[in-house]
Amino acid sequence: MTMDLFSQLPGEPWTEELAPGAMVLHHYAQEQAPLLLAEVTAITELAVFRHLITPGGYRMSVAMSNCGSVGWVSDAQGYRYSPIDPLTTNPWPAIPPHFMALAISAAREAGFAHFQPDACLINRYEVGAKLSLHQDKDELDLRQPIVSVSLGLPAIFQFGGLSREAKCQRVLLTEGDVVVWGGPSRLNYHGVLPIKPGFSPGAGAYRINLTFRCTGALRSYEVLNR
Ligand code: MD3
Ligand code: FE
Repeated sequence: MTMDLFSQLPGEPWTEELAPGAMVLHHYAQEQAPLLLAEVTAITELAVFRHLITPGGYRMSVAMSNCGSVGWVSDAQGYRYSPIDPLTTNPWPAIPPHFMALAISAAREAGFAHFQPDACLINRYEVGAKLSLHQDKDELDLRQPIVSVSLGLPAIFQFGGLSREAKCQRVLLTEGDVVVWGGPSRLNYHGVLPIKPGFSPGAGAYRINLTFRCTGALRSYEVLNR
């Protein structure tokens, strides 16, 4: 038998409940990783990765892009969801049908039957990049979960509680792991520890994370501009 040093057998899928409403679907998207990464490449040719400047004036170590009817942006006015990419003044690329199908089926698997994301943030971590502890609370319908998909290099994810001071669990997220964060965990603090050096066959020296959200932001944007 010829052994291929670079082929990885898909891992057995298994689920882990971190807290009520927070479900890790380990290896759920592993076989789709090459296709998902190719779609990220196509999206980020239209909407390039950029390092947002925090409202406090710091350059984020994570680079970001978006697809969907709105995307996460920041400027002197602060953070918000916007239907326009400020770098091109074009709308964000659409969420690919394959991304939608994955996010909807993962949400369903975790007990959320009516998930219809309107935004997908794409985070790119280089070695050493991190995401400080924060909450995601700018989405209008907090009954809807956030679905995250990890690709490329592994990360140690920090999952805390409803206050910044609550003790954090550490969870290793590897390529193809999908996490559904909803219900009582929807507003929990979370972050990502600095990415360790490594090499991923599909993503090289990067970790890519997709987060699917139901922001409801396009509707409120249209109402404001009527
Ligand atoms: C837990 N991204 O983009 S995804 C973010 O790996 C973000 O890039 C991280 O946090 C990343 O905002 C983590 C996991 C995640 C997303 C939303 C959550 C975990 C969450 C909302 C509530 C609780
Ligand atoms: Fe977050």
